[in-house]
Amino acid sequence: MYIGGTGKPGLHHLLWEVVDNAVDEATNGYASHIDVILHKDGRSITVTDNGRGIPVDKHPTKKIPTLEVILTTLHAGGKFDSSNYITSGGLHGVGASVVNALSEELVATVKRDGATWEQRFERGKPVTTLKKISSSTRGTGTCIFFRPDADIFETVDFDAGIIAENLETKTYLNGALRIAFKNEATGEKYEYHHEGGIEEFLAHKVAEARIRPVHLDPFVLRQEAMQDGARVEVTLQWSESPRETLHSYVNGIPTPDGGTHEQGLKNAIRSAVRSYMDTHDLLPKKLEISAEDIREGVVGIVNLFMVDPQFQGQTKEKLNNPEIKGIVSSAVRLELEQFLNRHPSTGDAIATRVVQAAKARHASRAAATKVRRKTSVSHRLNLPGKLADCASTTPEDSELFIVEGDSAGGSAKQGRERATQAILPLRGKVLNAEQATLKKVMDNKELSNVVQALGCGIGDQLDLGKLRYHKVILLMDADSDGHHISTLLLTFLYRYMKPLIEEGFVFIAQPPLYRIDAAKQTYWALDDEDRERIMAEIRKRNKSTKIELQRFKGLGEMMPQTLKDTTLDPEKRRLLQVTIPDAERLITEQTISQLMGKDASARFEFIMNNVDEVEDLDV
Ligand code: 1YM
Repeated sequence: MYIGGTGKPGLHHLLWEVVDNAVDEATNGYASHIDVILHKDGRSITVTDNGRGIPVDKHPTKKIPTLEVILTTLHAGGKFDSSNYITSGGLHGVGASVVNALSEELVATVKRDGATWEQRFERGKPVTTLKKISSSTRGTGTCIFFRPDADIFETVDFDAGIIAENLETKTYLNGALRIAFKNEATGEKYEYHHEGGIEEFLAHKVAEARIRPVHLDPFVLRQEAMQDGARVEVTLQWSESPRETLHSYVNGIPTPDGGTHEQGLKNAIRSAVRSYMDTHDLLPKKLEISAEDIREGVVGIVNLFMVDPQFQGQTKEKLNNPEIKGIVSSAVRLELEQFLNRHPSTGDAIATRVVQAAKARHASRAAATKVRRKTSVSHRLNLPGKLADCASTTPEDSELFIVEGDSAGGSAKQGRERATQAILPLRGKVLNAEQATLKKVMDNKELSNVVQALGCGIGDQLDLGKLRYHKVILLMDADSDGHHISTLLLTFLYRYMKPLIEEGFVFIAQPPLYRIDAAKQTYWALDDEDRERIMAEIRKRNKSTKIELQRFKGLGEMMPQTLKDTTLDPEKRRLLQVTIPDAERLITEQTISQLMGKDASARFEFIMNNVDEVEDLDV
């Protein structure tokens, strides 16, 4: 409930809670350095800061040390007993007791007033009292060691890559902060410090995603002393990317679901750019421009600091304070419009980009509407000619096989279960959707056939309620061409029909590569390894058995009955479901843009970095 589950994201959330308390201390000007160590076991972590140290004196009402109260009482964070201890931001501290309760072991060490104090806990309960372990201590600070509870979490192995990325982001959002990270398992050490703050962060994001900006200097705003003591940092740059990428934070903590600060920013962008275009007569007549057109290609960061943020959901993914929308919007709107007026070449470049987005949207909308499948009553009216549809009209029972090539399509049509299995053969070239606009995508016959068959629309018009098949199965040859087509189709689905993947409707079929006949028995092997395993088993049973081996050149060579027995029949086949685990969303996005994007050097880099993992290269 407090950390958003017991999976990998929940596990890492424990660390963010501890780190955020240390970062808070830095944001408030009391700490400058944070040390994070991932220990050799990969399952325990120490976080140290050089701030004031969590208070160790007796708590005024509870009569036990404040440190113990903080680590054992839910909600005993910055807000408890505001007269005594409140972080000047009043931001955090609530998480420490949650981390403690969910850890097999936690040790808190505090340096304060010339002494060092220590207290140990197991599963949230103190196993020692707070003890003074030295009285000649220099400096101040807090150190928390914790080992998450293996009985609670599905996995307790931390991911060094996720940790490194999150820590580095903290240093972009707090320019003065230094964070050192050591991975004891590998001996790797990193030092993060980004004086350039969010400007440097934006440049990093743009470079990392290999996005081409349409103007040089980004818009940067640091607005102090807004209403209610809030302050905000914003930076924006428009690019050629067909997407809008906003990264929003509250007090340096990511809000991946946005919220009122992000809405305020979006409103400001819309009114400032529209007003600039109006004033300078840059709006073409008869072209309707939407807020989405104005934000297309924008890469932006917004970091809001405020005293009492209210979040929706326990894991603080979305900011909920209604007053913030107007505060952020009016702070940004005026400044952004002034920026555009002072930098007319930038303003004009952005205006051109907006017009381009609006024109492309009108063109794609027309194209997307053309291929939308008709409603269920007339659903057979607008189907691609090559589709062999199934009899059932119940999506839950229906499956669509997207098959490479007409000859394999023919075998599949004969081997399928007519009632529930539909076959769509692909013949022509599948377009790389990563490098194309929606209009281009819809002009590609193969992809528009897929969209038409699925019936649920595409892009912002996608409606899963209209999806005709609840299993969409890619069936390709088990060779490099087959893999290539699968990759292109997955890229398309990821970019234009992502909810299909997110809801678990997309699968990959696994046709066998070998048929093995021995002692009147038939076996199917998926790959070389599978083949070796099966043949070894046969020989173990009887050394002299005659073994016949057949390698399929492609699905087209397979008899319809064979295809049915090995790949189509729900009772016998093995399908791979395509998923994007939460913890891998970012890496998935990066991999697709590097591997499938326009920039050939990014692809080269990806291949060189991953060459060790490739067993079977076909060039
Ligand atoms: C490695 C984790 O928790 N540092 C930390 C936490 C606190 C303070 C300093 C602190 C805050 C205040 C006064 C204050 C916390 N204090 C509280 C509480 N690092 C880490 N460093 N003195 C010290 O807010 O006034 C909660 S967290 F509740 F005491 F205020």
